[in-house]
Amino acid sequence: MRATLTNDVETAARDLADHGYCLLECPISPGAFERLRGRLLDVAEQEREDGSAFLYDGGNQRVFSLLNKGEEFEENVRDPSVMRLMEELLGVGFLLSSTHANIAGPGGAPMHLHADQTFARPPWPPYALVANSMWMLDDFTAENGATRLVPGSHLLGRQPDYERGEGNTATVPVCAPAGSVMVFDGRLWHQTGANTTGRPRHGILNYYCRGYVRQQQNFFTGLKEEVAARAEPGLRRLLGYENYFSLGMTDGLP
Ligand SMILES: O=C(O)CCC(=O)C(=O)O
Repeated sequence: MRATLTNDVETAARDLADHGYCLLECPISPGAFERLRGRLLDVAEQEREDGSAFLYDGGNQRVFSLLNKGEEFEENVRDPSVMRLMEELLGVGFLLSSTHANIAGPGGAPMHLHADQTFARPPWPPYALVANSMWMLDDFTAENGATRLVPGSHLLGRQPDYERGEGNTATVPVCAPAGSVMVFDGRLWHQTGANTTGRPRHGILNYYCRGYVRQQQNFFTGLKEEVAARAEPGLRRLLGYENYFSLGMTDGLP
């Protein structure tokens, strides 16, 4: 019932269908990985120092709107291996929904068990409306707050029912070396683990949605003008600047 750490996208796609998640070996060069990690750690530290950091749950930190905070992130949201898997899950014309980092800090509490498509009222369709990717910037271990999940729960097609105690369903930690990427179905039950070590666990969550689902982040109002201006066609499409069939048009027919 566990996904295999692989560099084969076909194997990953099968794991996604069967278990609701898959694990890719680091798809970028060691240099690109170090630049990505270094930039995220710098931004996170700067936000703690200038008082703008979003701190929560007794030790955790979120760093939002990464596209405004470094060119490294512009490359990262359109990684080709992740794009292939997202297209598999969400179909052509899928969008970037948001990009942010979650840092599970020492002493940080676990997150409640949930599936990411919280915005969708039941009944859910028998496919994912959204999907997420977790770029592990440190080794993820059971002790340092690795994401925990319920393998196969995407097939239940609903949120955990807290009134029936499903918030306490047994979960497994997804442990993998730094650089690995976990892609997971928006219906999969998961949570951040508790970090009982003395060192933070850094992860970037690039979150995507079908072309007709509203994005979590409003890039048209929130993205810095210079980022939008330099975005190449692939990134512009992900941000929602292109129409999806007859949706998203500027002035009548495309
Ligand atoms: O940080 C993690 O391990 C998971 C975060 C998560 O579940 C979420 O942001 O919805």
